[in-house]
Amino acid sequence: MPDFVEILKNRDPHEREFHQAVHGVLASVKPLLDQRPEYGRAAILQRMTEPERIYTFRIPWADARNQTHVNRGFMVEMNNAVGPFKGGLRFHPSVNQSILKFLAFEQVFKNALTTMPMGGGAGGADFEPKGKSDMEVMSFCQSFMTELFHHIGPNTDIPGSDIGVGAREIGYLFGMYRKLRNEFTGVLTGKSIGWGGSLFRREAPGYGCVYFAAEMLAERWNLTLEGKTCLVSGAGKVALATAEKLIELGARVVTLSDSSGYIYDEEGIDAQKLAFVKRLKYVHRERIREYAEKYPHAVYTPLSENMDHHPLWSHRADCAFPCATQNEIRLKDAYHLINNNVRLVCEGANMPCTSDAVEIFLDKKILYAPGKAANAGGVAVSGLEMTQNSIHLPWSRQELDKRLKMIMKNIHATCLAAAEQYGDPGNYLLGANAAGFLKVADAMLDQGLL
Ligand code: NDP
Ligand code: 2IT
Repeated sequence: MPDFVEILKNRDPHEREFHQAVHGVLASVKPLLDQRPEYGRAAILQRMTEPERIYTFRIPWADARNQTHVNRGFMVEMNNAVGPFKGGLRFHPSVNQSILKFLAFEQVFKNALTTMPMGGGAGGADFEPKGKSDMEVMSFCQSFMTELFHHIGPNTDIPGSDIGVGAREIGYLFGMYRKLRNEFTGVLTGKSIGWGGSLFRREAPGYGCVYFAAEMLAERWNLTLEGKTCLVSGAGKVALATAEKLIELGARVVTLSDSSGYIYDEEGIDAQKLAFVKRLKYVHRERIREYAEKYPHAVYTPLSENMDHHPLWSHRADCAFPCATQNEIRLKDAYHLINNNVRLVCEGANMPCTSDAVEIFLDKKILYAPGKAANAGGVAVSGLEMTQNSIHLPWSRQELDKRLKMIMKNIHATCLAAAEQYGDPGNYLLGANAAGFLKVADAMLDQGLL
């Protein structure tokens, strides 16, 4: 059989990110496909890589000067064998079908690992929320929902947040859905607390990511995060919550970034400095360079497009938490990390490491956690939000935190057990892919040819 990814490449040559995500799973599930010929006969792999359906649509909206703009919206419904489609909405100028297919594909495995009844999907638009007023963002969100509402529902497809989509956007989207459908249901996650949201949904992927890292260190090397120097990239929802939990556990966080540049604070970012960044980002929607204005001992380094590496990953540290976006750690960065003593890479973002960078981490046998396992706390708390909405009961912060910790601990154990079973103990990538694949593949077999 010709290389499976080659077939996908020939079919959709422009979908680079999607091919990368499929490639990342394929090596892990090959032994499984060899052992279980019924998967081959039922074309499970072909069916898992062909979305159930994709919608693309026009989103016209008007800016503050009454100028009309047109963006492109997408909804990728990848697989609903274990539950309704569930995944994030991303608003970013780089959004295209390839990026959303990669996110939806990863989401299928991630959601399976949570053990909650959620299939995988992803949606979004090539819209840039940065620099827009609240009114402009509302105009865009309302227009987006006038199409999206045809396709989503609390038992069909339940979008949540991702890059560029937070409580503000979810609020405008939910309001329009409620108006159009005349019903109040848990159709979106990431809602505000006062009207159906879950406490600490915003913090969940970051907190969960740190719980996963702590679990890896404790179980494998009998160590803790206390005193560890950590590199964190990004300055959004996932990055700031990751930094917050790391600081709480006594780690020394020395970096944060956005797409324009990064800051390095050798003294460590403490709770007070982080509170400043949270205000900067969530209230004023400002850039990370402001950190170095406020704390002049910190160094701000701007980034340029043509760099072949990201200097944030060249600092000496123990752990790295890429929490911004895909492919932010490339081959050269992976070598810099290894040569600078980093022994744990835990992915808060989705697919932040290129395939060749991942190879280095596996080869060097450092603790490497793929996003589909490490950042699953976000969608898991979305799943808890759905449960709360359907039973019409709120849960306390302590209750949710307890559940999140348990879910991350279970995902960690599942990955380790599957890695061992399929012949490479300690390989979390193999474990996550194999365990996620098995659950979805068996559900597809049970339900017949669809
Ligand atoms: P946010 O929009 O809150 O923050 C994104 C951060 O990453 C910003 O600092 C942003 O900088 C930076 N960034 C975004 N795109 C790029 C880019 N192309 N190049 C460089 N920097 C970039 O997003 P989230 O924190 O929600 O998401 C971050 C990552 O975590 C994504 O990979 C997402 O898929 C993943 N994730 C998110 C979950 C969630 O629930 N939100 C759950 C699990 C994973 P700037 O402001 O300059 O754009
Ligand atoms: O990548 C992810 O898991 C998310 N962006 C969260 C999706 C969700 O539906 O909460």
